[in-house]
Amino acid sequence: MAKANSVDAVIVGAGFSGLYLLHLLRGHGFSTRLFERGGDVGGTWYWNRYPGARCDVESMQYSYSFDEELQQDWKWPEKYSAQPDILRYIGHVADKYDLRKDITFETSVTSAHFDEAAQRWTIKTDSGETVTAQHFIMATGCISTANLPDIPGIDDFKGNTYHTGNWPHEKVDFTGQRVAVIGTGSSGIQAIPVIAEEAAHLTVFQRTPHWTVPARNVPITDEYERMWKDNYAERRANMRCSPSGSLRSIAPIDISALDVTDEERKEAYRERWAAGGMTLLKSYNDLLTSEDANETAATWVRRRIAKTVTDPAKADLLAPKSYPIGTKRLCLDTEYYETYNRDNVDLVDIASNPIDRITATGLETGGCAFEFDSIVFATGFDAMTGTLLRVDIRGRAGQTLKDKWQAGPRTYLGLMCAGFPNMYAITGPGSPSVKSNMMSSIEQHVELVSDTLVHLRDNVVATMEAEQQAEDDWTDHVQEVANQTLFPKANSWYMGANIPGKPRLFMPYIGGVGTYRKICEEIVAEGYRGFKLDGAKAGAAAAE
Ligand code: N01
Repeated sequence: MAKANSVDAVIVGAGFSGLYLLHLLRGHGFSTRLFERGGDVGGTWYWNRYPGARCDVESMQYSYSFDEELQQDWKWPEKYSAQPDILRYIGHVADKYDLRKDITFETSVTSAHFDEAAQRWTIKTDSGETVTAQHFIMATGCISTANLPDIPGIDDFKGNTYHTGNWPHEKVDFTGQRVAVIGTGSSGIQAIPVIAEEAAHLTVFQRTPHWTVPARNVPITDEYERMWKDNYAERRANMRCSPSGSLRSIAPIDISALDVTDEERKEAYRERWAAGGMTLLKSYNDLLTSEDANETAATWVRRRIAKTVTDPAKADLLAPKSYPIGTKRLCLDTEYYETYNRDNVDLVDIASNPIDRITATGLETGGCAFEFDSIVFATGFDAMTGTLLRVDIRGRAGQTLKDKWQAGPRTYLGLMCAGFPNMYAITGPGSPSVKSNMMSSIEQHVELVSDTLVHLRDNVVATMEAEQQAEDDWTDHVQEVANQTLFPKANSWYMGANIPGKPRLFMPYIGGVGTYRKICEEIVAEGYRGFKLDGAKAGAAAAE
């Protein structure tokens, strides 16, 4: 059956946010179209199929909470589930709520223009379809546009090339191959130990060492599962008002790292290192605000690296020294440092000698030529804004989002922009998003948007839009909060620093998930303070 070309809402993206949004909006009786670039549901978990890909948030927390039956029925195999298991879960969700029938797959939205006369969006796709909608919702994720670096000769290589964020669906077999991995962020750190097991030889090209701590992933025991499932209501409620949208296995210590003895500090770091996961950064309350406090954790981790990696030159290269621990996304690994003790793994520093060129048979750096069968780019993403700006989005008076965000993203609550009525970015720049358990932030934003659409419909409001002043104030507030921390000290993708020419500013809101939720609730309770709601009177009069 042909799908409608005039609907209440167009959603872009069938990852965790788009799927939940489709489910809610449909339940409220809105007509919807959802366009998805991939061949199936899954979003980031559809594309990131590289060896070793798994989530670094515990699965009992990195899952939907909106349906008690769903969260009770689903069984996660491991504490930090692997990509295939997460994709299986998303597929199960799509089946359970019969979502696929309203999704148009393998179709990218190319443009969305706001028609001021009609007060509707006109949305075009790469398959030639045009759809109009009152509401236009980008549920396109924060790290969904892969970044392939502009290295001379990149198209000359005759072997196989891969990007971790756009991995083939079939198994890639590196057996017997000479493999290069470029990039040592979360993706590289997960892929390197697995590729090293399979390849004849692996050479890792590192520009900046990332801080990483052991995940200590284990199969989920019945007891652990029961502990979560018997207490889900209370735990999810606590997650929603927590700073990071997740609960830690070891409680944070609410004092300064500088107010305890050396021995107490070492014991705290030892305990968290042994337990695994992100808890190390929560050992003390000032690790991300005081350089001296941060350095105590950094020094301790550097010593762990030196103890683990047997070659002192490699250990030294792997130890980050140029930015505070935690200010680039902390990575979780499985046997990452141990991998460098293998005979078939080399590490090449490309900070001092950047890659000169990629050749037909490999690459050249610092006067040395390397030959490979395969090159893996683990070089990250044009994060947070890349996917939004790839679509030709135009608001009032034809203003493009690209122009509006020339100096960096400007939003109210990371959700809406002045001049772009009825356009919403789920977990957009300026919201907690990537600085939180994404599932908590996704559910909060999706529910906020869904409730808002119901409110607008009930009150016969044609358009809702951020006020300029509210947007300016929020954009400043996001920077003010970031500037009270050490985060701006790293050249991170949070700052846009990984993409040449991208404006530098801290993109996520780090005031905390619970704080942000409260702010949103207050704004709604005050009649959507900071938003302009138009057409209510006319609509209400017409309704009477
Ligand atoms: O990307 P990254 P990622 N020449 O940007 C290097 C999430 N994620 O895909 O640091 C040479 O972190 C770059 O070097 P430098 C998570 O939020 C989650 O690994 O810029 N090197 C860096 O080493 C994560 O933070 C999970 O100097 C170049 C690497 O490539 C985010 O996704 C798993 C280069 C890129 O690291 C992104 O992670 C995976 C160049 N021109 C990802 N350009 C989990 O849940 C870049 N690099 C576990």
